[in-house]
Amino acid sequence: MEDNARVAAVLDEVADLLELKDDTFFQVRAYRRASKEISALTEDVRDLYLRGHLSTVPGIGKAIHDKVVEFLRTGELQYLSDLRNEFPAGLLQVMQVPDVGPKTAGRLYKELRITNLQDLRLAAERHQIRALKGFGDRTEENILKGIKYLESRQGRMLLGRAYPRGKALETHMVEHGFDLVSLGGSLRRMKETIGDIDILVGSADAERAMDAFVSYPQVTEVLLRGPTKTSIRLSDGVQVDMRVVAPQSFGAALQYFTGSKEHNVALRSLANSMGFKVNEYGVYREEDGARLAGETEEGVYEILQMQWMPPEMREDRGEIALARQGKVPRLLTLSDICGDLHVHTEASDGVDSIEVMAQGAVERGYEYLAITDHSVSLTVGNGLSVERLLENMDRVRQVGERYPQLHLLIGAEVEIDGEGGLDYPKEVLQDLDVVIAAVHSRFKMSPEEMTQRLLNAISNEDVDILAHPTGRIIGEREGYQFDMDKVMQAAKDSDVALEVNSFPERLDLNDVHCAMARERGVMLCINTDAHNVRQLDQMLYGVATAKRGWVSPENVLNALPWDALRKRLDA
Ligand code: DGT
Ligand code: CA
Ligand code: CA
Repeated sequence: MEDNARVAAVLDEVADLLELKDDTFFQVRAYRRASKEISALTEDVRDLYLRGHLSTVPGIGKAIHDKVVEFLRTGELQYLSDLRNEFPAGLLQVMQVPDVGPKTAGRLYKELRITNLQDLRLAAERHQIRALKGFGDRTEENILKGIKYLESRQGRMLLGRAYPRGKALETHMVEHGFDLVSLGGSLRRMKETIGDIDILVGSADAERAMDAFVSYPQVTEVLLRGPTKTSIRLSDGVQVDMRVVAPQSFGAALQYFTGSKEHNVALRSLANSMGFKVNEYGVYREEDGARLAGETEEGVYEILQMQWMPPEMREDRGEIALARQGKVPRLLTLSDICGDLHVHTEASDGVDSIEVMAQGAVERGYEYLAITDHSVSLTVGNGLSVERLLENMDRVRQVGERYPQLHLLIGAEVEIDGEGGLDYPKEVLQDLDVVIAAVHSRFKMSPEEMTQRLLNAISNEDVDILAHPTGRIIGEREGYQFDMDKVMQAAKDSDVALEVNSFPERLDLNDVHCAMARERGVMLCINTDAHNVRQLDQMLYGVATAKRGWVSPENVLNALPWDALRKRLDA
């Protein structure tokens, strides 16, 4: 489905540039809609095209159809190149600044001749932007913050983008006959963003491993090829480093190249104090150079008198002391997850039917699934009026009867208004099995107001889960500001679970917040927020984020078996 994301991105960029150009509203909207439809497809757009069904996709008129075909055939779109050439390249970056977007970028270009990020920063610092009609000092501050944010994210990709690529490469190496193969680096630690992908192979024949690696079909460039390390670039720009070591060093190399760097530094200093030397080839005794470990990762930790620990923990946040004391907790794993409590269907802004989502849950071995479409005031999400919600409840019950092995729950993702009130009346909320409260509006309140808003929502006795609590979108916007400590305390007191939203762009709560929740005994709930059935598979990213916060199954609402969950929801 990689093509879907690429085609959608191309159409979106066309829409941005048309908007920058001040083109007609209808044109812009047509490209945006087409982009949305294609990214929501459950089939591969290239397959659709090859089977002659591309024009059946809603929102794809003749003009856009031909452009998609051109892009699929040639990998390029002339129309987009022409549009790009109408503007200075730096302006495209200005558009990426959170809160700026194409419209504002267009005005800044026309009125202040701003053509790149440096110009934008200068103009904001010199207070030239607040002089424009409709802009204030708040806008200037936000722009400066936005530039900083953009810069801090530059060159890193989302876990959800890196992971499938890393796994595919791992499989490629296994198919070429290598059996000691593993991801390494930040990807093995499942960090929310990844600088580059690292892969490790244990083999006596490094040459053959390098040959297999560079033969991967998506390689466009070999950046470096040496006897132990080769770096490549994939067609979508992602960089991958592969290292090859002798099989007897595979464990030591895996430990070393998994990192993090900080974890390794701490480990090495511990080893030194014990009279050992650790490197990527093994653990050696200082006095006579004897090699004591290196074949397995467990062996490396064992010789240092430590438990092995999951890679997600290796950030030098106290895990080394814990492992020395034999106190590494039993962390949550994907197989502990008994169900998903936050998914959308075609009733609101999802793509698939209740039936398809239920089938997907059964296929993933879940005991339960909650259908939680948007509530009425989220008009951009096609939120359900009370009347439509009631109809949908009936539908969910009917589908539920056809799936006796699954507890199909009816819920809603309910908007929290500016004061912390909920979008449906109490009688309706009481009838729902699961109530998720969520903020999707008015992000820019003062921290005091936002905290109060969230506390009000949490204190509503019908609320079970607070969705994506900070509202951040990685690379696009920071979360809204509020007092996390107070919100966690309130969630604990009111038995409200805080969500770890598994969407790669969200991962909200993040790993550090997960650790805070664990320390405070606040329940978490790992949800996918799936808008189509394939997105149910994103659960692993949320689970990994919780693991990075050292979360155990007993801290997680949807790791409870059905009977225990039902009791909690009824309470
Ligand atoms: P990234 O790629 O920026 O998301 O982060 P990592 O952690 O994947 O870092 P990367 O790709 O530069 O290096 C992969 C691993 O190699 C890293 O996690 C630990 C190890 N490593 C790299 N540089 C050093 C170093 O200077 N000292 C030690 N002890 N280990 C290092
Ligand atoms: Ca890396
Ligand atoms: Ca690397």
